[in-house]
Amino acid sequence: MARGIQTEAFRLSDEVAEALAAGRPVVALESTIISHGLPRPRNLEAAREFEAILRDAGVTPATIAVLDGVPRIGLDDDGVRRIAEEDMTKASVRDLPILSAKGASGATTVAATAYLAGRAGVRVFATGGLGGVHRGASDTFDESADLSALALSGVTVVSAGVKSVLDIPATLERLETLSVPVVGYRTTDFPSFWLSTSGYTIDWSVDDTDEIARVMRGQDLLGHGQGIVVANPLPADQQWDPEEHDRVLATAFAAADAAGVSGKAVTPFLLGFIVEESGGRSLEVNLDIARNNVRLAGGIARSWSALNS
Ligand code: PSU
Ligand code: MN
Repeated sequence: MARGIQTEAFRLSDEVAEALAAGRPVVALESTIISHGLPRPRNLEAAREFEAILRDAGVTPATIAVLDGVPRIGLDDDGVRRIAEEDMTKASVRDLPILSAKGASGATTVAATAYLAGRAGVRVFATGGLGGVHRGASDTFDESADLSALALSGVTVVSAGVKSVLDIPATLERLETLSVPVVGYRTTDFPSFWLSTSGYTIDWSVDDTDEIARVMRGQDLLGHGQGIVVANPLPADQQWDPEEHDRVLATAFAAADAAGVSGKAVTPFLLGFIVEESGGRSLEVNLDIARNNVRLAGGIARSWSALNS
């Protein structure tokens, strides 16, 4: 297992480097959800809260972002403030060398975060919802690089499935093609982010975090470099009201069409529109989802650390 690798390509915070070197639990957190996925000023509170949930559980948070051209694995207070308050670009894997050359900053998507975490030896990552195949992708070819990056990075990503704004069955098919294991946490119902189910089932459910750590070990022993998706639904009594969800999403698609949004702007546009249109209710559910995933990721990191010590 890579432990605390430091290269010229990225910089680990001291805290993360020490935790990795000692085999202590570490969880990666993405920054696009902070910069582009959540409105200000709640996003700064959220970024701090996600880190605090991990610290309270004895886990070192590694929020990942590119600051002034340098990919950072673990941010200090000022770094966390910057991803929440500065207008920085949404950075996928392909943007990393360009930001480096320009000395520019970027908030990393799931793709770029998973890629950097994997390179640095951080094996567990919490996000809200993974990107995937967009609706209409057979015409637009719009499939998030989150899927291909996961197939290249041996990182376990905890996610409430994929957002119902995406084509869920197509996303599950792509994950199968890319040989990325997908397990449900105590369920075989694949969640659809704001809703606890999607109507699509997956083959496998896992019972506890120790079992997930054993799946990770099995993957390593096989020399299989792919990441793992842990689908973690919100408890049904915390999900968004399905009727309101369906109504707001229909309006959001119509608005995106009318505004002619495409490419990497689609996800931030839809998320922002949905928060507005739902009077902030989607935001509260979004935050609950992320907290729930951060907690589970912390548990997985602890199990992984215990299994390897
Ligand atoms: N999930 C959220 N909020 C977000 C995103 C996902 O709950 O903001 C972001 C993630 O950073 C993800 C990105 O990697 O959206 C996917 O964008 P695209 O579809 O353009 O690849
Ligand atoms: Mn896209």
